[in-house]
Amino acid sequence: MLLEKYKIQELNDANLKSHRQQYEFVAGAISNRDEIIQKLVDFQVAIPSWALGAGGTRFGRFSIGGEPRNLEEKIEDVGLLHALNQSSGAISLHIPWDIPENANSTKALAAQHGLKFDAVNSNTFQDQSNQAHSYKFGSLQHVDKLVRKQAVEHNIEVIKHGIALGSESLTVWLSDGSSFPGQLNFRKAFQYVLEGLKEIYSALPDNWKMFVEYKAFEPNFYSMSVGDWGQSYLYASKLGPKAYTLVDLGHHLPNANIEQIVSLLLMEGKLGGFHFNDRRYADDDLTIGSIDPYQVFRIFHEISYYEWETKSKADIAYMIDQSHNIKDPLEDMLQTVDQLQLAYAKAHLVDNDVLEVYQNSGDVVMAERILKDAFETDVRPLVAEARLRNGAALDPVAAFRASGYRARKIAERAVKAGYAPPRSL
Ligand code: RM4
Ligand code: MN
Ligand code: MN
Repeated sequence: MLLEKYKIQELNDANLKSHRQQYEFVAGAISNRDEIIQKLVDFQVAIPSWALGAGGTRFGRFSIGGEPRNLEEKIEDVGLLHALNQSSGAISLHIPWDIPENANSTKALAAQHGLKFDAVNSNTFQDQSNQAHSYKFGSLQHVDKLVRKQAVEHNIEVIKHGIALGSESLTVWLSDGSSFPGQLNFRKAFQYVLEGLKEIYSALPDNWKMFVEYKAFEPNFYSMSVGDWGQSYLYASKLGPKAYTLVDLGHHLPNANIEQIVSLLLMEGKLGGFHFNDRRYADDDLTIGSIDPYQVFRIFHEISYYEWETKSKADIAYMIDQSHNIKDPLEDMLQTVDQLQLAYAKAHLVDNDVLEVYQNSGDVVMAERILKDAFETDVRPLVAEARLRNGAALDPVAAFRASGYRARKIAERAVKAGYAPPRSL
Protein backbone atom coordinates (compact mmCIF):
# COMPACT_ATOMS: atom_id res chain seq x y z
CA MET A 1 0.00 0.00 0.00
CA LEU A 2 1.62 3.24 -1.17
CA LEU A 3 -0.62 5.52 0.72
CA GLU A 4 -2.93 4.13 3.34
CA LYS A 5 -6.58 4.93 2.86
CA TYR A 6 -6.81 6.30 6.37
CA LYS A 7 -4.16 8.92 5.57
CA ILE A 8 -6.23 10.25 2.68
CA GLN A 9 -9.26 10.08 4.94
CA GLU A 10 -7.45 12.04 7.66
CA LEU A 11 -6.44 14.77 5.25
CA ASN A 12 -9.94 14.91 3.80
CA ASP A 13 -11.50 15.07 7.27
CA ALA A 14 -9.35 18.05 8.12
CA ASN A 15 -10.71 19.92 5.10
CA LEU A 16 -14.22 18.53 5.05
CA LYS A 17 -15.95 21.48 6.65
CA SER A 18 -14.62 24.04 4.24
CA HIS A 19 -15.27 21.67 1.32
CA ARG A 20 -18.89 21.26 2.41
CA GLN A 21 -19.36 25.02 2.59
CA GLN A 22 -17.89 25.58 -0.85
CA TYR A 23 -19.85 22.69 -2.30
CA GLU A 24 -23.19 23.92 -0.93
CA PHE A 25 -22.46 27.38 -2.25
CA VAL A 26 -21.66 26.24 -5.80
CA ALA A 27 -23.76 23.11 -6.24
CA GLY A 28 -27.07 24.79 -5.44
CA ALA A 29 -26.97 26.63 -8.75
CA ILE A 30 -26.12 23.55 -10.83
CA SER A 31 -29.21 21.51 -11.53
CA ASN A 32 -27.41 18.55 -13.17
CA ARG A 33 -24.72 18.37 -10.46
CA ASP A 34 -25.27 14.69 -9.64
CA GLU A 35 -25.01 13.69 -13.27
CA ILE A 36 -21.79 15.71 -13.60
CA ILE A 37 -20.35 14.26 -10.39
CA GLN A 38 -21.07 10.76 -11.66
CA LYS A 39 -19.32 11.56 -14.93
CA LEU A 40 -16.34 12.81 -12.94
CA VAL A 41 -16.32 9.69 -10.81
CA ASP A 42 -16.14 7.63 -14.03
CA PHE A 43 -13.56 9.84 -15.73
CA GLN A 44 -10.24 8.09 -16.36
CA VAL A 45 -7.11 9.23 -18.12
CA ALA A 46 -4.04 7.13 -18.90
CA ILE A 47 -0.64 8.16 -17.59
CA PRO A 48 2.30 7.73 -19.97
CA SER A 49 5.23 5.72 -18.67
CA TRP A 50 7.58 8.26 -20.27
CA ALA A 51 6.37 11.21 -18.23
CA LEU A 52 7.38 10.04 -14.78
CA GLY A 53 10.98 11.16 -14.85
CA ALA A 54 12.21 14.67 -15.50
CA GLY A 55 12.12 15.45 -19.20
CA GLY A 56 14.59 17.68 -20.91
CA THR A 57 15.02 20.22 -23.60
CA ARG A 58 17.65 20.38 -26.30
CA PHE A 59 19.75 22.28 -23.81
CA GLY A 60 19.73 20.17 -20.74
CA ARG A 61 18.01 17.92 -18.31
CA PHE A 62 17.71 18.49 -14.59
CA SER A 63 16.97 15.48 -12.48
CA ILE A 64 14.34 15.80 -9.80
CA GLY A 65 15.68 12.86 -7.79
CA GLY A 66 13.81 9.74 -6.82
CA GLU A 67 12.81 9.14 -10.41
CA PRO A 68 11.63 5.62 -11.28
CA ARG A 69 14.49 3.48 -12.57
CA ASN A 70 12.46 0.72 -14.13
CA LEU A 71 8.97 -0.27 -15.17
CA GLU A 72 8.06 -1.60 -11.73
CA GLU A 73 8.89 1.75 -10.16
CA LYS A 74 6.94 3.56 -12.84
CA ILE A 75 3.93 1.40 -12.06
CA GLU A 76 4.42 2.26 -8.41
CA ASP A 77 4.36 5.99 -9.25
CA VAL A 78 1.21 5.68 -11.32
CA GLY A 79 -0.29 3.60 -8.52
CA LEU A 80 0.31 6.50 -6.17
CA LEU A 81 -1.33 8.94 -8.58
CA HIS A 82 -4.35 6.68 -8.82
CA ALA A 83 -4.56 6.30 -5.05
CA LEU A 84 -4.58 10.09 -4.78
CA ASN A 85 -7.14 10.91 -7.47
CA GLN A 86 -8.81 7.59 -8.45
CA SER A 87 -8.80 8.88 -12.04
CA SER A 88 -5.44 7.63 -13.30
CA GLY A 89 -6.23 3.94 -13.49
CA ALA A 90 -4.23 3.15 -16.61
CA ILE A 91 -0.69 3.32 -17.85
CA SER A 92 0.48 3.72 -21.42
CA LEU A 93 3.81 2.14 -22.32
CA HIS A 94 6.39 3.20 -24.87
CA ILE A 95 8.34 0.30 -26.36
CA PRO A 96 11.33 -0.22 -26.24
CA TRP A 97 11.69 2.36 -23.47
CA ASP A 98 9.63 0.11 -21.22
CA ILE A 99 9.74 -3.53 -22.16
CA PRO A 100 8.03 -5.77 -19.61
CA GLU A 101 10.40 -8.65 -18.89
CA ASN A 102 7.69 -10.80 -17.44
CA ALA A 103 4.29 -9.66 -18.64
CA ASN A 104 2.33 -11.69 -16.09
CA SER A 105 4.12 -10.30 -13.08
CA THR A 106 4.01 -6.76 -14.53
CA LYS A 107 0.29 -7.15 -15.07
CA ALA A 108 -0.18 -8.52 -11.56
CA LEU A 109 1.81 -5.65 -10.06
CA ALA A 110 -0.30 -3.13 -11.95
CA ALA A 111 -3.49 -4.88 -10.84
CA GLN A 112 -2.38 -4.56 -7.20
CA HIS A 113 -2.53 -0.81 -7.71
CA GLY A 114 -5.83 -1.00 -9.59
CA LEU A 115 -4.11 -0.20 -12.89
CA LYS A 116 -4.71 -1.46 -16.40
CA PHE A 117 -2.59 -1.06 -19.50
CA ASP A 118 -3.77 1.45 -22.02
CA ALA A 119 -2.39 1.95 -25.55
CA VAL A 120 1.09 0.65 -26.26
CA ASN A 121 3.30 2.98 -28.28
CA SER A 122 5.86 1.96 -30.84
CA ASN A 123 9.08 3.83 -31.44
CA THR A 124 10.62 4.04 -34.89
CA PHE A 125 11.89 7.56 -34.36
CA GLN A 126 15.15 6.50 -32.72
CA ASP A 127 17.74 3.92 -33.58
CA GLN A 128 18.24 1.26 -30.94
CA SER A 129 21.71 -0.14 -30.35
CA ASN A 130 20.82 -3.65 -31.53
CA GLN A 131 19.04 -2.55 -34.69
CA ALA A 132 20.17 -3.51 -38.20
CA HIS A 133 18.89 -0.50 -40.19
CA SER A 134 18.78 3.20 -39.39
CA TYR A 135 15.67 5.38 -39.26
CA LYS A 136 17.63 8.47 -40.18
CA PHE A 137 15.54 8.87 -43.33
CA GLY A 138 12.31 7.57 -41.90
CA SER A 139 10.85 4.22 -40.98
CA LEU A 140 7.64 3.16 -42.72
CA GLN A 141 8.23 5.71 -45.50
CA HIS A 142 11.81 4.61 -46.17
CA VAL A 143 12.89 3.93 -49.77
CA ASP A 144 14.64 0.76 -48.58
CA LYS A 145 12.20 -2.05 -48.01
CA LEU A 146 14.42 -3.64 -45.36
CA VAL A 147 14.04 -0.54 -43.21
CA ARG A 148 10.27 -0.58 -43.74
CA LYS A 149 10.17 -4.26 -42.83
CA GLN A 150 12.13 -3.64 -39.64
CA ALA A 151 9.68 -0.89 -38.64
CA VAL A 152 6.67 -3.12 -39.35
CA GLU A 153 8.18 -5.96 -37.34
CA HIS A 154 8.85 -3.63 -34.42
CA ASN A 155 5.21 -2.56 -34.38
CA ILE A 156 4.05 -6.16 -34.45
CA GLU A 157 6.39 -6.87 -31.54
CA VAL A 158 4.80 -3.98 -29.66
CA ILE A 159 1.33 -5.41 -30.29
CA LYS A 160 2.52 -8.72 -28.81
CA HIS A 161 3.76 -6.99 -25.67
CA GLY A 162 0.43 -5.20 -25.47
CA ILE A 163 -1.56 -8.43 -25.82
CA ALA A 164 0.44 -9.96 -22.97
CA LEU A 165 -0.38 -6.97 -20.76
CA GLY A 166 -4.06 -6.71 -21.66
CA SER A 167 -3.75 -3.52 -23.73
CA GLU A 168 -6.28 -3.04 -26.46
CA SER A 169 -4.72 -0.38 -28.64
CA LEU A 170 -1.56 0.59 -30.46
CA THR A 171 -0.51 4.18 -31.00
CA VAL A 172 1.70 4.77 -33.99
CA TRP A 173 3.50 8.07 -34.11
CA LEU A 174 5.97 8.42 -36.96
CA SER A 175 8.67 11.01 -37.15
CA ASP A 176 8.85 10.24 -40.88
CA GLY A 177 9.02 13.16 -43.24
CA SER A 178 11.60 15.40 -44.83
CA SER A 179 13.53 18.48 -43.86
CA PHE A 180 14.33 19.90 -47.28
CA PRO A 181 12.42 20.41 -50.50
CA GLY A 182 13.27 17.73 -53.01
CA GLN A 183 14.20 15.18 -50.36
CA LEU A 184 11.07 13.08 -50.73
CA ASN A 185 8.50 11.88 -53.21
CA PHE A 186 5.38 12.72 -51.15
CA ARG A 187 3.12 10.24 -52.87
CA LYS A 188 5.58 7.38 -52.59
CA ALA A 189 6.20 8.21 -48.95
CA PHE A 190 2.45 8.12 -48.33
CA GLN A 191 2.04 4.81 -50.15
CA TYR A 192 4.89 3.18 -48.26
CA VAL A 193 3.52 4.37 -44.94
CA LEU A 194 0.09 3.08 -45.89
CA GLU A 195 1.51 -0.28 -46.94
CA GLY A 196 3.37 -0.62 -43.64
CA LEU A 197 0.38 0.45 -41.58
CA LYS A 198 -1.73 -2.14 -43.41
CA GLU A 199 0.66 -4.90 -42.40
CA ILE A 200 0.62 -3.69 -38.80
CA TYR A 201 -3.16 -3.36 -38.91
CA SER A 202 -3.53 -6.95 -40.02
CA ALA A 203 -1.61 -8.06 -36.91
CA LEU A 204 -4.12 -6.36 -34.61
CA PRO A 205 -6.43 -8.58 -32.57
CA ASP A 206 -10.13 -8.08 -33.36
CA ASN A 207 -10.88 -6.07 -30.24
CA TRP A 208 -7.92 -3.73 -30.76
CA LYS A 209 -7.73 -0.21 -32.14
CA MET A 210 -4.91 1.48 -33.96
CA PHE A 211 -4.37 5.17 -33.30
CA VAL A 212 -2.60 7.08 -36.04
CA GLU A 213 -1.06 10.15 -34.45
CA TYR A 214 -0.23 13.17 -36.57
CA LYS A 215 2.22 15.96 -36.04
CA ALA A 216 2.74 19.08 -38.14
CA PHE A 217 6.47 19.47 -37.66
CA GLU A 218 9.49 18.13 -35.79
CA PRO A 219 11.79 16.31 -36.05
CA ASN A 220 11.24 16.94 -39.74
CA PHE A 221 10.62 20.53 -40.72
CA TYR A 222 9.66 20.54 -44.37
CA SER A 223 7.12 17.73 -44.49
CA MET A 224 5.74 15.12 -42.13
CA SER A 225 4.33 11.93 -43.60
CA VAL A 226 1.48 12.00 -41.09
CA GLY A 227 1.42 15.75 -40.78
CA ASP A 228 -2.15 16.68 -40.02
CA TRP A 229 -5.55 15.27 -39.19
CA GLY A 230 -6.42 15.05 -42.90
CA GLN A 231 -3.54 12.72 -43.59
CA SER A 232 -4.18 10.70 -40.45
CA TYR A 233 -7.84 10.45 -41.41
CA LEU A 234 -6.87 9.31 -44.89
CA TYR A 235 -4.70 6.51 -43.50
CA ALA A 236 -7.32 5.56 -40.92
CA SER A 237 -10.10 5.37 -43.51
CA LYS A 238 -8.02 3.34 -45.92
CA LEU A 239 -6.98 0.97 -43.14
CA GLY A 240 -10.45 0.11 -41.89
CA PRO A 241 -12.74 0.22 -38.87
CA LYS A 242 -10.08 -0.51 -36.27
CA ALA A 243 -7.99 2.52 -37.26
CA TYR A 244 -8.57 5.97 -35.78
CA THR A 245 -7.00 9.38 -35.64
CA LEU A 246 -5.22 10.46 -32.47
CA VAL A 247 -5.21 14.15 -31.62
CA ASP A 248 -2.18 15.38 -29.69
CA LEU A 249 -2.91 18.96 -28.69
CA GLY A 250 0.69 20.05 -29.27
CA HIS A 251 0.89 18.78 -32.82
CA HIS A 252 -0.84 21.53 -34.78
CA LEU A 253 0.29 24.64 -36.51
CA PRO A 254 -0.34 27.74 -34.37
CA ASN A 255 -3.99 28.71 -33.79
CA ALA A 256 -5.47 25.60 -35.38
CA ASN A 257 -9.09 25.11 -34.37
CA ILE A 258 -8.66 21.79 -32.61
CA GLU A 259 -12.25 21.55 -31.39
CA GLN A 260 -13.48 21.74 -34.96
CA ILE A 261 -11.16 18.89 -35.90
CA VAL A 262 -12.53 16.94 -32.93
CA SER A 263 -16.10 17.64 -33.96
CA LEU A 264 -15.59 16.43 -37.53
CA LEU A 265 -13.61 13.35 -36.54
CA LEU A 266 -16.44 12.43 -34.17
CA MET A 267 -18.94 12.86 -36.98
CA GLU A 268 -16.91 10.46 -39.11
CA GLY A 269 -16.48 7.97 -36.26
CA LYS A 270 -12.72 8.34 -36.45
CA LEU A 271 -11.72 10.11 -33.26
CA GLY A 272 -9.63 7.53 -31.44
CA GLY A 273 -8.20 9.51 -28.60
CA PHE A 274 -6.12 12.35 -27.29
CA HIS A 275 -2.65 13.06 -26.11
CA PHE A 276 -3.28 15.88 -23.68
CA ASN A 277 -0.77 18.65 -23.16
CA ASP A 278 -0.63 22.39 -23.67
CA ARG A 279 1.64 24.53 -25.76
CA ARG A 280 2.49 28.07 -26.54
CA TYR A 281 4.96 27.83 -29.39
CA ALA A 282 5.59 24.33 -30.63
CA ASP A 283 5.20 20.82 -29.21
CA ASP A 284 5.94 22.24 -25.78
CA ASP A 285 4.35 19.41 -23.77
CA LEU A 286 3.27 21.78 -21.00
CA THR A 287 0.64 20.95 -18.41
CA ILE A 288 -2.80 20.83 -19.99
CA GLY A 289 -4.73 24.02 -19.34
CA SER A 290 -1.66 25.90 -18.14
CA ILE A 291 -1.76 28.15 -21.20
CA ASP A 292 -5.26 27.85 -22.65
CA PRO A 293 -7.85 26.23 -20.38
CA TYR A 294 -10.64 27.63 -22.56
CA GLN A 295 -9.46 25.46 -25.44
CA VAL A 296 -9.63 22.35 -23.26
CA PHE A 297 -13.16 23.31 -22.30
CA ARG A 298 -14.15 23.86 -25.93
CA ILE A 299 -12.78 20.46 -26.90
CA PHE A 300 -14.74 18.71 -24.15
CA HIS A 301 -17.80 20.69 -25.06
CA GLU A 302 -17.61 19.52 -28.69
CA ILE A 303 -17.54 15.96 -27.37
CA SER A 304 -20.51 16.48 -25.06
CA TYR A 305 -22.37 18.38 -27.79
CA TYR A 306 -21.84 15.46 -30.17
CA GLU A 307 -23.02 13.02 -27.51
CA TRP A 308 -26.09 15.13 -26.83
CA GLU A 309 -26.88 15.39 -30.54
CA THR A 310 -26.42 11.70 -31.30
CA LYS A 311 -27.70 10.39 -27.95
CA SER A 312 -24.64 8.17 -27.84
CA LYS A 313 -21.49 7.86 -25.83
CA ALA A 314 -18.29 8.61 -27.74
CA ASP A 315 -15.65 5.97 -27.08
CA ILE A 316 -12.48 8.04 -26.76
CA ALA A 317 -9.11 7.15 -25.25
CA TYR A 318 -7.92 9.91 -22.95
CA MET A 319 -4.17 9.89 -22.56
CA ILE A 320 -1.57 12.36 -21.38
CA ASP A 321 1.60 13.14 -23.30
CA GLN A 322 3.60 15.65 -21.31
CA SER A 323 7.17 16.01 -20.27
CA HIS A 324 8.62 18.34 -17.72
CA ASN A 325 11.96 19.80 -17.10
CA ILE A 326 11.25 21.72 -13.95
CA LYS A 327 8.12 20.38 -12.24
CA ASP A 328 7.94 17.22 -10.21
CA PRO A 329 6.31 14.99 -12.86
CA LEU A 330 3.96 13.42 -10.32
CA GLU A 331 2.66 16.80 -9.23
CA ASP A 332 2.36 17.71 -12.88
CA MET A 333 0.27 14.62 -13.58
CA LEU A 334 -2.01 15.43 -10.64
CA GLN A 335 -2.44 19.00 -11.88
CA THR A 336 -3.13 17.66 -15.35
CA VAL A 337 -5.88 15.29 -14.32
CA ASP A 338 -7.40 18.05 -12.19
CA GLN A 339 -7.37 20.49 -15.12
CA LEU A 340 -8.99 17.88 -17.34
CA GLN A 341 -11.72 17.19 -14.80
CA LEU A 342 -12.46 20.89 -14.41
CA ALA A 343 -12.80 21.40 -18.16
CA TYR A 344 -14.82 18.21 -18.50
CA ALA A 345 -17.22 19.26 -15.75
CA LYS A 346 -17.64 22.74 -17.21
CA ALA A 347 -18.37 21.31 -20.64
CA HIS A 348 -21.32 19.45 -19.14
CA LEU A 349 -22.78 22.64 -17.71
CA VAL A 350 -23.74 23.85 -21.16
CA ASP A 351 -27.45 23.41 -21.88
CA ASN A 352 -27.17 22.16 -25.44
CA ASP A 353 -30.91 22.46 -26.10
CA VAL A 354 -30.62 26.17 -25.44
CA LEU A 355 -27.37 26.49 -27.36
CA GLU A 356 -29.03 24.97 -30.40
CA VAL A 357 -31.87 27.49 -30.25
CA TYR A 358 -29.36 30.35 -30.19
CA GLN A 359 -27.45 28.84 -33.08
CA ASN A 360 -30.58 28.40 -35.13
CA SER A 361 -31.80 31.92 -34.47
CA GLY A 362 -28.43 33.48 -35.26
CA ASP A 363 -28.04 34.83 -31.73
CA VAL A 364 -24.28 35.00 -31.68
CA VAL A 365 -24.02 36.84 -28.39
CA MET A 366 -26.14 34.39 -26.43
CA ALA A 367 -24.55 31.37 -28.11
CA GLU A 368 -21.13 32.60 -27.08
CA ARG A 369 -22.38 33.61 -23.64
CA ILE A 370 -23.76 30.18 -22.81
CA LEU A 371 -20.30 28.74 -23.38
CA LYS A 372 -18.59 31.49 -21.42
CA ASP A 373 -21.03 31.18 -18.52
CA ALA A 374 -20.20 27.51 -18.24
CA PHE A 375 -16.48 28.10 -18.58
CA GLU A 376 -16.48 30.80 -15.93
CA THR A 377 -18.40 28.74 -13.37
CA ASP A 378 -16.29 27.56 -10.46
CA VAL A 379 -16.63 23.77 -10.54
CA ARG A 380 -13.73 23.02 -8.21
CA PRO A 381 -16.08 21.96 -5.39
CA LEU A 382 -17.85 19.57 -7.78
CA VAL A 383 -14.59 17.95 -8.79
CA ALA A 384 -13.57 17.72 -5.13
CA GLU A 385 -16.93 16.17 -4.27
CA ALA A 386 -16.44 13.54 -6.98
CA ARG A 387 -13.05 12.72 -5.46
CA LEU A 388 -14.54 12.43 -2.04
CA ARG A 389 -17.21 10.01 -3.28
CA ASN A 390 -14.48 8.05 -5.05
CA GLY A 391 -12.26 7.68 -1.98
CA ALA A 392 -9.65 10.01 -3.48
CA ALA A 393 -7.96 13.01 -1.88
CA LEU A 394 -9.90 16.26 -1.92
CA ASP A 395 -6.70 18.01 -2.97
CA PRO A 396 -4.36 15.47 -4.58
CA VAL A 397 -1.34 17.78 -4.90
CA ALA A 398 -1.57 18.78 -1.22
CA ALA A 399 -1.99 15.11 -0.25
CA PHE A 400 1.02 14.18 -2.39
CA ARG A 401 3.14 16.76 -0.60
CA ALA A 402 1.87 15.66 2.80
CA SER A 403 2.63 12.02 1.98
CA GLY A 404 6.39 12.60 1.81
CA TYR A 405 6.48 10.21 -1.17
CA ARG A 406 9.10 12.08 -3.16
CA ALA A 407 11.45 12.39 -0.21
CA ARG A 408 11.06 8.65 0.44
CA LYS A 409 11.77 7.82 -3.18
CA ILE A 410 14.82 10.07 -3.22
CA ALA A 411 16.15 8.02 -0.34
CA GLU A 412 15.13 4.66 -1.84
CA ARG A 413 15.96 5.15 -5.49
CA ALA A 414 19.47 6.07 -6.55
CA VAL A 415 20.04 9.79 -6.26
CA LYS A 416 21.45 11.26 -9.42
CA ALA A 417 24.66 13.23 -9.09
CA GLY A 418 24.29 16.95 -8.64
CA TYR A 419 20.74 16.84 -7.41
CA ALA A 420 19.55 19.18 -4.67
CA PRO A 421 15.96 18.66 -3.50
CA PRO A 422 13.70 21.70 -3.76
CA ARG A 423 13.05 23.45 -0.48
CA SER A 424 9.40 22.43 -0.24
CA LEU A 425 10.47 18.81 0.12
C1 RM4 B 1 6.07 12.76 -30.01
C2 RM4 B 1 4.62 12.31 -29.98
C3 RM4 B 1 4.44 10.94 -29.48
C4 RM4 B 1 5.32 10.60 -28.32
C5 RM4 B 1 6.74 11.02 -28.58
C6 RM4 B 1 7.63 10.72 -27.40
O1 RM4 B 1 6.15 14.16 -30.15
O2 RM4 B 1 3.85 13.22 -29.23
O3 RM4 B 1 3.11 10.74 -29.08
O4 RM4 B 1 5.26 9.23 -28.21
O5 RM4 B 1 6.78 12.40 -28.87
MN1 MN C 1 1.85 12.50 -28.58
MN1 MN D 1 4.48 15.39 -29.09
